[in-house]
Amino acid sequence: MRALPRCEGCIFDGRLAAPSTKEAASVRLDGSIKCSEAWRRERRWTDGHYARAPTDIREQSRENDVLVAMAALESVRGLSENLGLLAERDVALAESLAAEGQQEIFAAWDAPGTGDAEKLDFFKQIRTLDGNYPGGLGCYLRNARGLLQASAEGANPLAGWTPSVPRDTFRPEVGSEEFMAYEELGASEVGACCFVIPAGGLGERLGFHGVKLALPAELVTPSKVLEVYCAYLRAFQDLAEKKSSSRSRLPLVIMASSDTEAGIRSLLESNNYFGLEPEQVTILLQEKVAALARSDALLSMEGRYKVGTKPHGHGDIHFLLHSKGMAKRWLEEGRRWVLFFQDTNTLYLTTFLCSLGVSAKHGLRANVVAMPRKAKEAVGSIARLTHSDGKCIVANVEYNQLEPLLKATGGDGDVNGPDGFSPYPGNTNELIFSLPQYVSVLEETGGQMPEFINPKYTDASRSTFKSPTRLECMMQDFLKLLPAEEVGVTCYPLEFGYFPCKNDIATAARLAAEGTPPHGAASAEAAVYHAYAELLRRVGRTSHVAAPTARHWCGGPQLLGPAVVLWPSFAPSCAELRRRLGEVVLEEGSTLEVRGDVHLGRLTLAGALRVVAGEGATLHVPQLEVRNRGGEFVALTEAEQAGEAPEELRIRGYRYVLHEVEEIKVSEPGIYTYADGTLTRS
Ligand code: UGB
Repeated sequence: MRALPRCEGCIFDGRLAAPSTKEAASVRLDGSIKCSEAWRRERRWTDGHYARAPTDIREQSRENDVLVAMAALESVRGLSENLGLLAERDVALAESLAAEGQQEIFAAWDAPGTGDAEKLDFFKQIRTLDGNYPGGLGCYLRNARGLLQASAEGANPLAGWTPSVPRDTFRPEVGSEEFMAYEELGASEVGACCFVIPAGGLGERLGFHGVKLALPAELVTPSKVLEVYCAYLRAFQDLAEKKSSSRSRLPLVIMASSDTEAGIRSLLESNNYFGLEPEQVTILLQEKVAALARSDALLSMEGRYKVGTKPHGHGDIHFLLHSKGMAKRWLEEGRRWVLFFQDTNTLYLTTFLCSLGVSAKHGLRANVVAMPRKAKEAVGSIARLTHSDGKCIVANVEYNQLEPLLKATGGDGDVNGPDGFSPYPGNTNELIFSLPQYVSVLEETGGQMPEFINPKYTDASRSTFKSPTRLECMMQDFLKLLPAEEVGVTCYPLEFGYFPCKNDIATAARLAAEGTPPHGAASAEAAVYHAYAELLRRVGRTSHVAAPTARHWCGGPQLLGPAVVLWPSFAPSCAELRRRLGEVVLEEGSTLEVRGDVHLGRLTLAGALRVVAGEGATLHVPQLEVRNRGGEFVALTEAEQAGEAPEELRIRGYRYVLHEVEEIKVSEPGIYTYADGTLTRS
């Protein structure tokens, strides 16, 4: 056979292996040529390894490959009898499966004539699995075998690394001059930012069967998580437009999975994209990867002709942004930043402008937003890791790995410092990347993240699993691809930290009893009110906001103060809030919602108040005292908790009952003043 030409598309100046060897896929089905798998595995996978071969070589090589493949498959029981059914492209895939030790999965196949359509569907699925993994299914199986072997041997994935506390940590005090200066810079940059939410996960642990973006962030308004995120994007657009005097439309990407796609689409469509333009929003579909039945990476079958699949993790977002060309397109449009954040914590965006300002001011290639974390708390930690070869990174270390790592490297383990918190801050999974560098790393790596495997073994022999496993990857592991000096950490106090809604009501109660953050719906809701109340305290002039008191719902505690919701159209930043807010007194049990361009002078509230200025309207309320019955949070009855109440209430254990509210609302554009019970338009 003639030697094939060099792989022209290969950015690593690659060599080609001989096309008839098993390692080298040589000529692809479309006639293109690629470097040998072995060579590619040695380096990081990238696309651009394919170049078209001259036609005569293509034909010659393909015929040869198909013959070699057919011969190899003659000995595979179940498959050999069915070879006549397969298209040429499926023969190559079958060969690749056999080469990866998957012969067993064909053993139960029926003879030709029975289940033929399912057999073709099987290869269709294999093609999908092959196309959705950088490097193909063969590469996936080899990576899995390597990680499974290491796992069976009990290898420490962090062997060779020594942890230390991250150095470049910024701690702007919320509401301080420093904070507002960063916010100001963030407001100048936000028009060049793109927003990305991985939302492929189901709320299985939460006991909620809808998509998590549809959960109410709190019950007073009661706005959905995605609605709040979109309201922030609209407020940021308005800020950007004021700064640049030109139109701003911020792109939002939502990564969905087959579990969440329909729910997210219907949530957006039935709510008119929450005020965003449909063209601003892109839903990228995350595909699942093959599930594995054994330590030798045998594919896990669901019946005879279908491979079981499982989610690959939120790290897929980087592969999708790369393979769909989105990140590169944003860069070409002149955008400079990209923010990643998760699907149930609306507090991310109350401090985001400041974090973006930190990135801009300090030229950070990556900025990971962190929070105070109790030692041993079950949340990822941010650590500086130095390898014995001198390499240094700042990365997320999962909580179950931090303690053994600290002990193995001569430390006392994860213990609280004098401030009562671990020196290793908690990962909120809010990540801000500088877009040019982000795109360049995507191009180097093809968007493939470091992977891990977490099989649940049946016994100490570590050879069989309780249920099928799969490779996984995490969004935050992008940080592992960057040198430590390019990564900064921004840390906010607990009130502005991370309060996701992840655990069901019983788990949340148990965790709270153990002194661990419950991360349930009630704690997430209380955190929203508390953060806004805290903003009033910190930013408002001589404001007095009643302290929170403890409630108990189905055994789970909740620290609840006045229920304050400040929409981003009212308070997109602390500086804007300070401009619009005078002296506020909120009595215990009060409920306050403010939306739009509202200017509150002196407000005393003992009850419920809703102040809303619609688009184009400005509303001044120089002085107001409100006393009414307001609203209250009421425990669900047993029957409601057992199933009569909607799920979004059952995960909390209570409902919000509004008895009386004062509402001041202007919808038409114009400037209004509300004084002594009268609304006037100037
Ligand atoms: N997600 C996807 O889009 N696709 C997937 O395949 C899986 C998830 P989880 P996790 O809160 O304390 C993260 O399941 O992975 C989305 C951090 O890794 O809520 O257990 C999903 O919809 C960890 O360091 O979280 O743990 C959601 O938006 C720690 O900070 C997001 O990815 C931990 O959160 C996260 O998925 C935490």
